[in-house]
Amino acid sequence: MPGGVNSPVRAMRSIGREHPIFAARGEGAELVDVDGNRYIDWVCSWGPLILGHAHPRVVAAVREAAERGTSYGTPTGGEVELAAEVVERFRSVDMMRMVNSGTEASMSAVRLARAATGRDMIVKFAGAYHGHVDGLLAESGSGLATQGIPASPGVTRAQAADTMVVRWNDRESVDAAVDEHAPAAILAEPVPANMGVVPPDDGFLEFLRERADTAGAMLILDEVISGFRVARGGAQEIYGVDADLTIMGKVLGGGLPAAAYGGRRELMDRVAPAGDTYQAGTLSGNPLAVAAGLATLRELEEPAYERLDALTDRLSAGLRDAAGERPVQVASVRGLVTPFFSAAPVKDFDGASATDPEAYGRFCRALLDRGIYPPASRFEAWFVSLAHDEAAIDRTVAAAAEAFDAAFA
Ligand code: KE4
Repeated sequence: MPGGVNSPVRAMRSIGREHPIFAARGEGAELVDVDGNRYIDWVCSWGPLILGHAHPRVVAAVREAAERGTSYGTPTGGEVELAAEVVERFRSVDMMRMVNSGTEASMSAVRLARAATGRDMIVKFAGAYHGHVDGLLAESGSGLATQGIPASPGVTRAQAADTMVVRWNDRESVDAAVDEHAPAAILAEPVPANMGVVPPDDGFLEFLRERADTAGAMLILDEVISGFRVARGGAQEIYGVDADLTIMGKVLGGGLPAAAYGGRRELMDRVAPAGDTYQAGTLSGNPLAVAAGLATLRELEEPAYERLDALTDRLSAGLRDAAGERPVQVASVRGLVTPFFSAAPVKDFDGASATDPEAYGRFCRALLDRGIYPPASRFEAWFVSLAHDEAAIDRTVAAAAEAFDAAFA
């Protein structure tokens, strides 16, 4: 397997570790590797495991579904139930189409926006990551930023030509791009978490909504990470901004491959076979993934979000205390935390890119030596789950105090 992994962010070379962790099992907030080492897991499969590893009701739901069959290639009742759960949570979503990954969902949402507007140009933000869609890899976050890859060989000039990259939290940058090219869509993570966690400045999402409206463009919000995590109805519930199209994933599949895109009925009715915009998938709406997703969403009612708030606040406050006077900024929104090795607050990808990779590497290696598993990239978020508890957080903070010493030694 290239690099020994099936996805680049799992490699640990960027934090100075030759080999990645090979997992043997997960138990709640803990990951156990093939050598029997136990870690408090702050990656949680990069977001899907908001309930932690092997939640009994998720495992039971998958087992029960599997005993009836693993795939049918027909619609199932579960897909209707899952769509109803999503529609009930996202005010802007009347209908959705399931796919197997966030990448597929992003690719399909962009195709639909282009079909609906008759335009080609997509405006995206430097540092945002929407999956490895050819035209969206320009200046992406997540694994590309971690590996220092500006775009990617193999993406043609023609594919890249229809993407304009602008700066997050920078209204002038957006205005210039939208004035120059009336785009099909403005595409954003409403709470970016692929350049580390960089929340929108006050009013910025409302500004994007207005600019899309005045330009006759779609606003596509990629809630693959924020959806069902920062709030029951994702970032759109927190900021009160409705997307034209919403991209979802991760938590939606509860740890199995499932993602979706959705929006208003008149828009989604453009998707084949109801409409002329083609998109398809053999395993879309797979019954095991749907079972895991339904079991997960049904655990995520308001008390769960209050608990997630308390856990997130405890972790971020603890990391700030552990960092003390050292140049560290801890950014957080419910369910997501990033310690930036920076003297100044991080407001965009330039700020995230200016953080100290060596210090972050020393910090991560010291945490791993103490049984704490952080994301092996300064451009990722720490994912808080409902399986984490005060003891796990306090152990993490104690280890971080020593790890900050190591980072700045
Ligand atoms: P997938 O194709 O990996 O399922 O989803 C792509 C995607 C789309 N949108 C957002 C906001 C995302 O964060 C992602 C994927 N996230 C990364 C971690 N930041 C996935 C980890 C990986 O690449 O292995």
